[in-house]
Amino acid sequence: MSTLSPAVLQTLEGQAIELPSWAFGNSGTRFKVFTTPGTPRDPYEKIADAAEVNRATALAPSVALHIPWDKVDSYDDLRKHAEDLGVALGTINSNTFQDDDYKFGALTHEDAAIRRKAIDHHLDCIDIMDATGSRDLKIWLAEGSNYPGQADLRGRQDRLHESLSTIYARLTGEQRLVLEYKFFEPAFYHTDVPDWGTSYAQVAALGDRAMVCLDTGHHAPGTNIEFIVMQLLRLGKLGSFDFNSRFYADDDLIVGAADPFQLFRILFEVIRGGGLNNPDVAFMLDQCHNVEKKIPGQIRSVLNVQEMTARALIVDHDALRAAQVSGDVLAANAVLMDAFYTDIRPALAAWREDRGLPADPMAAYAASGYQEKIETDRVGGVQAGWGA
Ligand code: AOS
Ligand code: ZN
Ligand code: ZN
Repeated sequence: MSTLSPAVLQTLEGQAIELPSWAFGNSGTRFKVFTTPGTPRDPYEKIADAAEVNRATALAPSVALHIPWDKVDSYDDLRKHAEDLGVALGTINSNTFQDDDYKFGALTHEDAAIRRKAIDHHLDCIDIMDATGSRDLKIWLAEGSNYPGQADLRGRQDRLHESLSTIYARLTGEQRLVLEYKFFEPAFYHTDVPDWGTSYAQVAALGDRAMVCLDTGHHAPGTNIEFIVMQLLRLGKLGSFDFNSRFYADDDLIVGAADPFQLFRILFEVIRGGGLNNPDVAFMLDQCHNVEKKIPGQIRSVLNVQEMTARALIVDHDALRAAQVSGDVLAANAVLMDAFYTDIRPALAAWREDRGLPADPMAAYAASGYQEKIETDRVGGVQAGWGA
């Protein structure tokens, strides 16, 4: 059995992964949304479910909210509810993709009145951040066009800058704006923030408290995502991750499920670049559980991140560096692969037990009775995206 050094365990103890409230709601494809028994009926129940993930793993101390899906009468009350359950309210996600007015854009729209409406939505989100104590406003824009000639690409970048500047100016104190990029969908010809370069250019023009959000599912197949991670860390502009995994497009599957080696390589660059347990870099999940149970889906996800972090932490950096400097290609590659193939799961299980946590959080949750209870108590759970 592989053991993990005290230094590695101490680093792992500091790991925190933020859960998305929408992961607990029903979700699906445009073909069908299957309902899952026990699905939360309101944001309070989503937070209660997220707290179960944290209870089983001690890895998920905060929950991201999505506005308007998680609108409530009192955010002070929601915050207190979260704190009572041992979690905090985290990133606030805006939504400019479900309103008819935004058919041809929101922050980039040709019509100043529609841009104003979209800006005001973001200002409302910042008001909510004031009440929830959230640091980050995360902006993902569904804006783009479907046909060449449809839109003035250049004018839209200029308007985007103008709109983002107005939103950025409203941030106070430690609050930040993180801008997510995505190469396609829902638009299929051009997207206004399609890649890390565009996100970087836009946030760099705003200031120090504007950062890039990297969603692992938002790249063309074959993209070297860990290179982008390295570069953004090097530039001091990696604000957050939306972790998930994919086989085809933006599948939003469990992180580490499709390509554990890619997750390992990403985490290796995070560590190499000083991004681990660095408050400037938020680790979030952006996932949907269409056919599996949602709470175990989230437990499995945070465990996958922890496991790959542990493997990346045991890379022998001195040996790697020596091999790199001497040009020993195969030795360098072997150092990385040795760490990746080391099964640290038994060591992680033993370490959890030492800390009073379940050795097997998946089994502990299954035995806890929580799932049966919510399936009995909750009737008519909501769909992510349409919930109260
Ligand atoms: C969309 O593809 C993005 O990944 C966003 O992060 C989005 O806001 C999130 O999935 C919630 O809908
Ligand atoms: Zn995302
Ligand atoms: Zn996405």
